[in-house]
Amino acid sequence: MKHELPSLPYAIDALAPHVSAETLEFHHGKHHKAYVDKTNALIEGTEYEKLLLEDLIRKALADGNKGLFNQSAQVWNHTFYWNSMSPNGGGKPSGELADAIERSFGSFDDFKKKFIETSVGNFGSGWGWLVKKDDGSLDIVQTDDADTPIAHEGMGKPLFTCDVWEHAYYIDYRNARPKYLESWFDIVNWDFALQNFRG
Ligand code: MN3
Repeated sequence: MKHELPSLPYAIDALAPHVSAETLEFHHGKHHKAYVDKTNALIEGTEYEKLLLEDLIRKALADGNKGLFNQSAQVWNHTFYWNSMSPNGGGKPSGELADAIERSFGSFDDFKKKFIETSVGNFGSGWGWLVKKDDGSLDIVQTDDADTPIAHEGMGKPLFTCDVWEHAYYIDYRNARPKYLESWFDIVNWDFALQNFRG
């Protein structure tokens, strides 16, 4: 199958000032699009062509096809990232997700602090994730470069992700990754996280 660049689930300027229209124009329109185009070019005429994106990512990893893994995982990660943000986001989670965060991290504030510390602490490029483990508990994990929890057994099911590659924040925050993360919590899509927690 040919993979397509999904439309953003909101207007290009809807996340400003936390994430500006200019950032989204580049990040979605150039970076994400390039991952999609390169994935399509790499799979053309190969056995990967018939696979759904998630299966393709896992097979590329198992095959040691690093080039394809990087491009295709970035396609998935970015689509998940767009959905992890909402102009109606921010605040605190509700319902059973709020309870699970308290159980796993002590309090919402402790969770937020730990998520920001973990994501700021990624030395290079990567992703911060809130994941649900098989036992129902929550965890914060970070992955490097294109890596993604969906490719690894036991890493947990992603509930939301924050892109901490410089291209995600450099236009708006320059090198100030902690500022981006603080601001990012005002647009976290808790409804999406809850839906993933239940699903
Ligand atoms: Mn990115």
